[in-house]
Parts: sequence; structure tokens; C-alpha cells
Amino acid sequence: MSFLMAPIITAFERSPDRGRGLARDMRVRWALEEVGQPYEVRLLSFSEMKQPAHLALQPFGQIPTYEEGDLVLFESGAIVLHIAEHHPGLLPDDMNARARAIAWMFAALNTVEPPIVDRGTARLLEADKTWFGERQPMLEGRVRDRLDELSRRLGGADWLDGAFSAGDLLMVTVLRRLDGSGILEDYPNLSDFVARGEARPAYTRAFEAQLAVFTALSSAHP
Ligand SMILES: N[C@@H](CCC(=O)N[C@@H](CS)C(=O)NCC(=O)O)C(=O)O
Repeated sequence: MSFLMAPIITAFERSPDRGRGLARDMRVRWALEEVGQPYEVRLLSFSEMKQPAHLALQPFGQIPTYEEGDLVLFESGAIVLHIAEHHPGLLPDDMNARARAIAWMFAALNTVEPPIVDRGTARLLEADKTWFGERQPMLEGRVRDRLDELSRRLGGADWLDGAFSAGDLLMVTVLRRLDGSGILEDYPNLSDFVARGEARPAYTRAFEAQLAVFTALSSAHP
């Protein structure tokens, strides 16, 4: 089923990751590409994100948001779940398998992403603090604990629970946030898992679309 009107998502006008696909609109773009749903993008500056018009859509002044007719959604996980529930391809038909795939969506966002974000935030915002050097190994240790557990569970499988699902999609985007840290490389099965996600044609289309925003900006303002 295709939505009657193309949904509109929001994304950074000037993504801090320089178009490396780490901003959370990437998950939504990838899900939409997986199910073949065309979409439009409204780009926002940092100041626009904090203004009333956007705060009415996203109470925390963040991206992404999702508008489809009368429906307005925020939270990338909720948006991906909505897309997956309305199109075939991202959740299994069997009800139990479907519930498990949704559990993996929550695991990605609620169990694996927090320590990864905590580590990244500390490096970005706290590197000049006197306690940074002491705290960093602790934050990295928490990331590694989660990766140890996830790696053990994934074992030699291609995906987390049977066929590719929205749970894998979110987990791949979460693990990609470790890009450049050198940590993921210590977990060959997780690196392969991420590479399998990145090799999907829908991923490539989504990645290129968000990179094009950054490229257009840098050629306009070199
Ligand atoms: N839990 C939210 C997090 C959204 C989020 O952190 N968005 C970032 C971009 S990836 C953002 O807008 N940051 C700017 C800010 O918080 O001011 C989701 O998954 O949608």
C-alpha cells in the first residue's frame, strides 16, 4: 500500500555529520526506500528547529518528523514502526515473529543506542573537562559490554531474528554511530551485519539522498 500523498519528513539543512548518514532522518529515509514509498524532505536550520512551528511537530525541537495527511509523528523509532505497519517488507506476518522484530527495534533504540550516544556526546561536549580522561574508558566499556552481548546473540546469522526487519534496520543505523571509533572493528560479525545493511539498494538510495543535501550545500557555500 502506498500513502495517497507523499509523506514529508524533516532533516538538517546542514548536517553536523557532513552527510555521513548518521543523522536520524537516515533511518526514516531507509525505511521509506525499503518499502518503495516516495517522500518529500523539508530541510531545517538549527534555529528553525527550535521555533514554534517546528516545536508544534516535535516537542524537543529535533529532527526527524513525519507528516502524512493529518498525521504528525516524531521519534525516529515510532516513524519507522508506522511505515513498517503500513507497508509489507519490514515486519514479518507471523504475529509472534512480528512482536520479536518490534522488540529488536526497542533494543536498538533503548538498550544499544544510549551507551553509544553517551560516549559520543562526551567526546563532543566534554572533552575539555578535567574528568574526561577518567570517564571515557568507562563509557567505552559500557558500549563494549552491549556489543559483546549483541555479537554473542547474532552469532553467525545474517540478521537478528530471521529475515531482514525494521529491527535490523534500526540496529544497523545505531551501530553506524560508532563509525570512526575503531570499536566496531573488534566485532567482525557486527561489522559484517552493518555492511550487509549498507549493501541493501534501499540503504544506498537513502544514503545518497541525504548526502546530496550536504553536497549541494557545500557547492553553494564552498
Ligand atoms: N529520540 C529522537 C532523537 C532525535 C535526535 O536526537 N535528533 C537529532 C538529530 S539526529 C537532533 O535533532 N539534534 C538537534 C537537537 O537536539 O537540538 C529520535 O529518535 O527521533
